[in-house]
Amino acid sequence: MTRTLTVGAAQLGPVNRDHSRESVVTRLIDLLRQGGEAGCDLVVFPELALTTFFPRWYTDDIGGHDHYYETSMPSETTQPLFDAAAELGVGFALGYAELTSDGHRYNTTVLVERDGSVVGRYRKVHIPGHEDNEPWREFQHLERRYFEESNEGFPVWNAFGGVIGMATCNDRRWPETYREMGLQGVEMILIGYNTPLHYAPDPSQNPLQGFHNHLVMQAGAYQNGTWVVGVAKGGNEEGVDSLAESAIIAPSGEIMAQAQTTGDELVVATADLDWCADYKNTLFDFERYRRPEMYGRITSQKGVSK
Ligand code: CDT
Repeated sequence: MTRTLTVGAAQLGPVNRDHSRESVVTRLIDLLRQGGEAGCDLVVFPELALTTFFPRWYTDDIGGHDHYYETSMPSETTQPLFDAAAELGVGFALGYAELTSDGHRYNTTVLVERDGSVVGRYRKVHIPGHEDNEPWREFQHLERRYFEESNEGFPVWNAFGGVIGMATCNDRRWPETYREMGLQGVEMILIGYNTPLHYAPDPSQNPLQGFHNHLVMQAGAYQNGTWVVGVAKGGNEEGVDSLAESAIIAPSGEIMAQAQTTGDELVVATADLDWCADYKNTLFDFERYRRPEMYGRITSQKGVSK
């Protein structure tokens, strides 16, 4: 029997500084309910879904941003989302800022099963942007100030009848992200993102943001024979325009469904997980065709060495 998983990409429009967590959770539950009505098993929310994208602001004292972080998941405020998942029988993935009890800060996504139980947690590996205030920019991208790089790698989980992995925003631009999970047999990768349309270090890339977004996710899907679900927090948030264009991508690399708006919108597709094998057992039969002994630089070297 074919293994299918109906998945919803729950794109969010802007979350402003003065939006309460409660109001955001209400929006998430509404999207989850829409997912239930559409027959979804799993609904995927974006990166840092509970708050505005706060790394756009500098503060001398990092602790001044503590209110943007969650110290537990579920928390009191997010518990209603977990309860709704169990009530509806719809799982979810949710990106949020995590502050651990021993003071570590991660850009984290939690995966929750259809009964409301936590399957696992992924902490962002590739942290983009900068550490210090750069006043020449129109807005800051201080992820490297507010988050540590995770050293936990890219785990996958047996869940939702398949093999599920996660990545976060900038991770999607790096082929190693997908291959690490491809080598563990991943069948669906869930990716939330906040991508400003303006890239200050090289504005010539601005008009290509949409192209690059789909380019990397489609390539990652095809080259590893996996579904990829890319979910944006898009639109104009606190004066910064961000890419929307959430998409559900098949193991063929084709886009099966895509958002039409820049606001809250649920995009749904039924994913045939067995389709992955058509790629994993042919062109991308890793066991037969890969040459890891030829790829030593990939793990032994970081920057370019001539
Ligand atoms: N959130 C995140 O990772 N955003 C980056 C923006 C570009 S780097 C300043 C991204 O890769 O989309």
